[in-house]
Amino acid sequence: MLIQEHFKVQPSHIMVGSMPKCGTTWLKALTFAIATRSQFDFSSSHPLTASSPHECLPFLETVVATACLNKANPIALFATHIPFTSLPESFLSSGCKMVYICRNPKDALTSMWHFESRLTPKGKKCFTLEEAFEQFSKGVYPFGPYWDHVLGYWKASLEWPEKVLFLKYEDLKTDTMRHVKKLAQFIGHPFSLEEEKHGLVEQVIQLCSFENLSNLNVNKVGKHHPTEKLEVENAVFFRKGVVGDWKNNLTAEMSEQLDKIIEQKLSGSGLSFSS
Ligand code: PAP
Repeated sequence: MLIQEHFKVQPSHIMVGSMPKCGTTWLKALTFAIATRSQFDFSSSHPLTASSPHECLPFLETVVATACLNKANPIALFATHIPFTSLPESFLSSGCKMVYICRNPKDALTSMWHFESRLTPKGKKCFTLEEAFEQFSKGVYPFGPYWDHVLGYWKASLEWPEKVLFLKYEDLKTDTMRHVKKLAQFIGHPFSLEEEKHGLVEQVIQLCSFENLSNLNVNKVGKHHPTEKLEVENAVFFRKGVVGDWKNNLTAEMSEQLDKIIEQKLSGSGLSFSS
């Protein structure tokens, strides 16, 4: 409500949308690196080597909260976990671009469970995986039921393909080069032939890779403050960064149950996930 009331989307805005744990950090880094490449070269002084991707490209949710308090200036790049149907009305009329990333729900759930466990203070009881699974299956997850969130953006990407680009974490992993070029083209910062010849695409990919980002000091021991009172360890956004880790966590029964739910929820939408 605060965002709907206080935030006017501008045509120049570029948004990164996602359900938590679906590749937000990675997509933030890539979008920031692509959109700002005329300002920063890919040296050791690039902002992504000194700050978390979450600082370089903050969440609209915290920007608005902070801006209301501090009267901060609007920014051009931001991210959101808000479901499509709850975006400010100005989103559709503004002509801005939204890149959405989704992920196999089993990996998202697994990642979220590890994330929550890591954030739970020592001595406090945290969710068991069974509890997390049960909640997820019932649609209880931050920012709403998983399938509603992805379907909202999926349908929007079909209806307004010039406004919403729908990406999958798994595709970005398998064919990073193709998807990074597609992302750059979509957000209005395409790579020129000259840039491609000079290896700019590879440099962006390398800078934003899990291996590079997770090994930077800032992401190993650094913290950032999305709002005045909130302190977050940057390392919590980096765990394994692979496809299919759910197989090491969920039981066969959990997997089967989720397959059934997902099949039923996504039925007829044309959206599917590789396992
Ligand atoms: P958020 O929504 O809370 O910002 P998000 O970045 O979407 O989190 O999800 C974190 C996941 O992305 C972690 O997955 P895992 O738990 O399965 O390992 C994290 O490791 C992964 N991740 C973070 N950065 C990258 C990256 N550069 N490349 C690939 N995966 C990444």
